[in-house]
Amino acid sequence: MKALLEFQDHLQKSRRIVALVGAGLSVSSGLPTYRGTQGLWKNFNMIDLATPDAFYIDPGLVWQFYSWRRFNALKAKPNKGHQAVSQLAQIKGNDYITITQNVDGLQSRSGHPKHNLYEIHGSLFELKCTSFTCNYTDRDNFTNPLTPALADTEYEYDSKRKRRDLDTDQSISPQFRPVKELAELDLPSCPACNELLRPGVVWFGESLLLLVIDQIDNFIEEDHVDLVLVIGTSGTVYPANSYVDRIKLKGGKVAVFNTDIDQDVLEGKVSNTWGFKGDAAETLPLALK
Ligand code: BJW
Ligand code: ZN
Repeated sequence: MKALLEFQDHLQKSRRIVALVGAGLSVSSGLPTYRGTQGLWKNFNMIDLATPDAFYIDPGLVWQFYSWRRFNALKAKPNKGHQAVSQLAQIKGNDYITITQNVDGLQSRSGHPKHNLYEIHGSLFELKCTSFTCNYTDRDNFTNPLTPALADTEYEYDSKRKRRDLDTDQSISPQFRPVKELAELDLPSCPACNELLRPGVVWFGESLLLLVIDQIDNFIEEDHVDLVLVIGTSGTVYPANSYVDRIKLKGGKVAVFNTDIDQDVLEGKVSNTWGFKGDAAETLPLALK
C-alpha cells in the first residue's frame, strides 16, 4: 500500500512519462505471450516462424502462423489495462509516449491517441510487398482470411480448439498447428507488382523503422523522463529493453507491472523502482487512477 501511494504521488508529479508495453498486457484478452511455458514459442521455434529466413524457406508455413495470429487478435478485445494506458496517454498528451512491442493492435483499438503510440515491432494488420523495387504497404488491413487457402487453416484450428475445450471444460493456451503445405499462389500477393506480400511485423535480425526509433530517441534524450512504466514484458529483446536503462541512468523512476517480478524489487530494495505483481489488466487500472 505504501509503495502504491508513493508511486501514485510520483505519477501525479511526473511531467514526462514513457510506457513500454509487452505481450503480458494482452494475456487477459486471451492472447499468449512469446516466451515461458504458455508462450507462442513453446511448440514452435521462433527461428522457424519469425525470421526473414523462415519466410524465405517456407512462406506458406509462416503465413499460416500469421493468419492464425490475425484471426485470434481480431477476436480479442482490449482489456482494462489497455484502457488505463490509453487514458493516461490522452491526459498526458505530448509529454507522454507508449512504446508497444505488441503487434496485436489492441492498444490502438482501446482508444489510444495515434500521435503518442509507437508500435515498434509493426502490426499483424499491415502487409508489405517483398519486392525490393516495390514499396507497396497496406495498413489496417483487417480482411479475414486474406486468401481462400488461409481460411482452412483458421477453421481447422478453431474446430480443434472447440473440441478440446468441450473435453476438458477449461480454457487452454492456444497453440499454432499448421495444417497443410501452401504454394506461393495460395498466399497474399501484391496488387501493384504481383510479388508475394509479407506480414508487416519486425522479425529478428531486421531493423526497426528508423523514423520511429529516431522519434523515440528524441523523446528520451531531449528532456528528462520522470517515469517509465514497464508493462508485461520480459525485456529480452533489443532495442526495446534498452529504453528502461537509458531512462533510469538519467534519473527517471521505474514501475514494473508483471506477473513475475524479482523479490528484491517487491521488497523495495532496488532504488527508484516499484513493482506491482499480478495481471496488468487488474493492477494498471488501480495504480493509474
Ligand atoms: C504478464 C502477464 C500478465 C504474463 N500481466 N504481465 C543475435 C543474433 C541476431 C540478433 C540479435 C542477436 N543478439 C541481439 C540481437 C538483436 C535482437 C534481439 O534482441 N535478440 C534477443 C532475443 C537477444 N533484436 C532484433 O533483431 C531487433 N532488431 C534490431 O535490433 O535491429 C537493429 C536496429 C535496432 C534499432 C534501430 C535500428 C536497427 C528486432 C526485434 C524484433 C522482435 N520481433 C518479435 C516478433 C514480432 C512478430 C511476431 O509477433 O511474430 O517481437 S520477437 C517477440 O519478442 C515479439 C515481442 O514484441 C518481443 C518481446 O516480447 P515480450 O513482449 O517481452 O513478451 P515475452 O513473452 O518475452 O514476455 C511476456 C512477459 O509478460 C513476461 O515477463 C511475463 O512474466 C509477463 N506476463 N502474463 C502482466 N497477465
Ligand atoms: Zn509489390
